[in-house]
Amino acid sequence: MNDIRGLPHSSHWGAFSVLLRDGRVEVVPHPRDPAPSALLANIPASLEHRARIAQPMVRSGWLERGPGPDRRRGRESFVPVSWPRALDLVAAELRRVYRAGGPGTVFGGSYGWASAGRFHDAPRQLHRFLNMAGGYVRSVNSYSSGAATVILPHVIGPQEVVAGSNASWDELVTQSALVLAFGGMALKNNDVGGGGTGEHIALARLRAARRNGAEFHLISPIRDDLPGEIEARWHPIRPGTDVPLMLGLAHTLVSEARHDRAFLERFCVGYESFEAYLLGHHDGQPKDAAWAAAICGLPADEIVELVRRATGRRTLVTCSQSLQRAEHGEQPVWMGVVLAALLGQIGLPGGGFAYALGSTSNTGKPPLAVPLPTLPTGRNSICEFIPVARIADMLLHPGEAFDYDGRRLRYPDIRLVYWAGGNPFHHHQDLNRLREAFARPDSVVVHDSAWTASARHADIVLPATVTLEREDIGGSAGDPLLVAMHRAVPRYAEARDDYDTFCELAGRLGIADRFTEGRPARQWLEHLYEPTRRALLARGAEAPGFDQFWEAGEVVLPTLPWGGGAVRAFRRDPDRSPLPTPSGRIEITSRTVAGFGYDDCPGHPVWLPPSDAAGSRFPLHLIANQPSTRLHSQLDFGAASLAAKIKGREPVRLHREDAAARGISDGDIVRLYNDRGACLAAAVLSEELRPGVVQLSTGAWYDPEDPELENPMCIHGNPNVLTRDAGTSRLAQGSTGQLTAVQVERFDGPLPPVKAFDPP
Ligand code: PGD
Repeated sequence: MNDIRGLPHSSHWGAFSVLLRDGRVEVVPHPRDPAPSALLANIPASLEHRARIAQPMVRSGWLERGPGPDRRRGRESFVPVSWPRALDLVAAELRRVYRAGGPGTVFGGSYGWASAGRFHDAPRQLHRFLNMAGGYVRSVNSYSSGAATVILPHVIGPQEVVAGSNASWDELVTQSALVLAFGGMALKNNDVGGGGTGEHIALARLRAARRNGAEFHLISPIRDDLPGEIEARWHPIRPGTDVPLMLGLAHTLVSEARHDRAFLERFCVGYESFEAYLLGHHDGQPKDAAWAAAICGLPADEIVELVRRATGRRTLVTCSQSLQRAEHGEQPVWMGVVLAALLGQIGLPGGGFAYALGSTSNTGKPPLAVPLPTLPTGRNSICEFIPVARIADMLLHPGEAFDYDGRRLRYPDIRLVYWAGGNPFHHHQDLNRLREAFARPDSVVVHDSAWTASARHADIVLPATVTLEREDIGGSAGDPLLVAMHRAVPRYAEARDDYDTFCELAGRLGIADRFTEGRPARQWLEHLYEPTRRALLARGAEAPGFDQFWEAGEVVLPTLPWGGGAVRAFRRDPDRSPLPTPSGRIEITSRTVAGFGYDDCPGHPVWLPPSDAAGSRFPLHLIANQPSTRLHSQLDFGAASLAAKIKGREPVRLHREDAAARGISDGDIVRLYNDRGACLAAAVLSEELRPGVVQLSTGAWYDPEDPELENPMCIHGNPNVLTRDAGTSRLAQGSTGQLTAVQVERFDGPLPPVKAFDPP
């Protein structure tokens, strides 16, 4: 057969079409995309890899002994069962748990990126189902941006006002003269835009800005956090010390009287108490460049020179998401705003402060003028929640009180954990602790297409389709391309769409009519598309009917003219357009936050040394950042991801000096360890890192050497066996997965085979 058809489709890392050539799937990037992502190469493996889950499976011990806390979870074998049997078991367990303890004992937070597609988004499907089944304990915020989401509303407004709506790529090109990029704007992160992306524009815009004379300063321990060709000046800072550097810059601004006093007076509140801290009035320690230099590892004169270059021209301070994914992660974001306030350019085109510009593909593009198709999830009958990264604390400490954003809350006693579209054994920190936590509930249900570590730690595993096996609509709030995602191949083995699984469960629970509203999947797509079509019509834009849209494969949605959002309006007239903060101004000191009385997040930005920094026992800083070869843990068995592995292990970058001091050569297998755990990885020697720093990206599938052990070594290279499971602070309780301290040694023992991709 020579069957060549181009079928439109989409993924979080780009739109593409699928060619079926002699029964093989080829993925061709969308012609509109100037810089398609290499991650597209991972997609073909998603179809028939041995890691796919072929049929419903139940853990043998759960079948034999019934629901209950069980340390055998993740250690025992699975038994295949028929779909009707699996669905009966899930429905019966849901009924039992709801009857015994009510919705407050069901955890359906189910955090995760799942796949592109506005209808089949697995967490949304689950939330809709659980809302109708009785309700569930949810999670709030994200692993991406846990600290910033909570601190920003106290300081300048909800995250959106400084992430995407106030600073655009186009204004960066035409207006910015100098960019202080804290954490950089790594192209690998720009590969990904949640929900899809039609055009990867970051590289072209960075090049154009450079051509226009913009000067870039990269503040990061890793040189490739900005592309080499834009000739950024690299300031290889010690990890986790951006706040002292920012304070040193601020102190220099103030002591050289370069700060914008008029701006501080007109647009900000609480400068005085911050200034007293900055100048050391209470603790006797001015936070000057020399003080900062000793902590952040950059020379004091470099800090002073940077201030002089950044004043008197249009300067943009950007702060990547990675900076706040660390202990006290609220501080760099808050201090970034304060530094930009001292420079006086917040609200001016191409100047001021931007959060997460360059952290994802779609931040900084113009907003859509019409709504996207969106599946309604209904209402939850209860309001209990946890900050998302407190999952292990919740399972381990039911009933215990914890702080969150000024509130005192209690962890619920969860009996049933239900996950669809996420991989907690990828995304959570301290995986040995998470294993303990997963032993606590009575039952764990997971839907996934592949045998992730989370599926292996479940009791009932239901096989899900991948996007190429179903129809959907691909779209993202930051990108105008709406894609008719055509089905390209039949479903794998017994895999089902999550929607079909929930329809069957809804039938067993007597809520089928409410859940399905009588629509099969295709009718849902038509139904969800309709508000978008009507809005297009109302604007006088081209408004294809559903069939036309489906046939054409896409529609390019209109965007709104760039307006700079709430921050620009505030800059124009702070009295008529106050910021959505308690004072209506930028809060350099926040009375609200001060009133919470948190010593780990006081009333203005401060330097709080981390408890988990590199030291004598574990002398190296581990940066566990986003990978460049896959999205999170997705398709770790795909071609692009596998191509970077060495002897099957995840690569870890080390500075040549650190490697030499340990007798490590390029390609050697090394063991990274600290008090929490250990993993193997393959050494890649590099001078693109600050000495003392090692970088092991997240996403290699957790592969315990001997799952029977309490604290097994991961033989594949998952850094989350090493990271610390503690909130950023009592304010936000965000994830701190980005940084930890480790030691590294050459591993000369027999190399155990990687089994992460073999079915259990
Ligand atoms: P993914 O690998 O994207 O990771 O954590 P997240 O859980 O989102 O997991 C998605 C899962 O959904 C995959 O297992 C995939 O197979 C499954 N899936 C995809 N499509 C479908 C579907 O249609 N149906 C079903 N049922 N399943 C599907 C990401 C998280 O990790 C994030 S967002 C960040 S920013 C964090 N980053 C870090 C970090 O920087 N450092 C550390 N140490 N740790 C991190 N973890 C966090």
